[in-house]
Amino acid sequence: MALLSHLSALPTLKNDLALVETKLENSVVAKDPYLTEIAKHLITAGGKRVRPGFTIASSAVEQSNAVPVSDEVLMGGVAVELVHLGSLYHDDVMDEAEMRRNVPSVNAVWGNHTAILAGDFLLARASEIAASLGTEIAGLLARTIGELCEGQILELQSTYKPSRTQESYEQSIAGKTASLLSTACRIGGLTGGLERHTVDQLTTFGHTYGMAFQIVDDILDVIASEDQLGKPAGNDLIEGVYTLPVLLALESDVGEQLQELLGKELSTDERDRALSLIRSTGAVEEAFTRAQFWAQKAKLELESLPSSPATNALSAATNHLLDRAQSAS
Ligand code: GRG
Repeated sequence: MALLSHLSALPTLKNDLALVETKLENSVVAKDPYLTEIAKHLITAGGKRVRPGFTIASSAVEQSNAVPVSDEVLMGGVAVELVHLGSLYHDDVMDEAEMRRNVPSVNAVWGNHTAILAGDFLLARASEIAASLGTEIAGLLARTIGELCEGQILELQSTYKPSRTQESYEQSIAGKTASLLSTACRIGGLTGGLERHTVDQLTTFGHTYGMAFQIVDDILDVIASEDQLGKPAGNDLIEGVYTLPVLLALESDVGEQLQELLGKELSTDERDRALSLIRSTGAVEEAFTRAQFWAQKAKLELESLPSSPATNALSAATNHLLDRAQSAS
């Protein structure tokens, strides 16, 4: 929970997230205990719970004192986390990932077919909860699921393509990552009964934070150690996903050398050569500047909201994001 432990600005958040935890587990109980076990697998494995944390904090930006949030807000957070979980189940099938959240992935334990169906089941439960919160939230979550798919498809289309453009990269991360963070905040604003203008500001905050969040994640894949990541570094390179630091390095002095290595599956040696080429350029710093650009936009959006424990918590989360990337470099 490293990210949210920084949200001490909002003292009620810890208890609200504990309630989300119980509701999450209850929301995936199926008739068949076998399906329940699979659906709970990544819930009990942990995760930072950034998205429900943002739903809760967003709902409370106008509260001058930290107070526990309503059941609607908590269920909004549950729906968002369930979509996130469903996307992780499917993502791990696509990547043939062995581990997730420091435990064996669902596909590694139960196989691809079961992981796909269990992911569908999580999305179904998320949709049911969203419907109980009203048609606007149901429509919003459905649209967001579509955006996740669009972002992921765009990424797939540029797999192993060093010609991927930075615009295409940003369009992809807007769909696969920023859209759900944006929706997490929007649902917080809606279930918190906030004014339209504030709801829209929170939505923009979530989007801009999400852009910075994914760029930082992509930087860490290039610079962090295996220990820090909990998985081998350069995983994206191996999978042919060329992220912002890689695209920037391709434009540098070592661009041609890097280009010769990319475009195909890499051995561990080749991956290490590609990583050291990228690290030898200013590409990581440049990518970090882009993350800062998005984080700055996020903070700007918060500046016009009332100063409150929840607004301060969202601001602290944005600062923490950049600290994470800086301390790994
Ligand atoms: C079925 C909804 C659905 C989507 C299908 C597979 C897919 C399309 C999209 C994948 C999207 C994806 C996995 C994006 C990456 C998002 C991301 C940054 C994940 C890591 O989030 P953290 O760091 O993880 O918040 P924890 O484990 O802490 O929750």
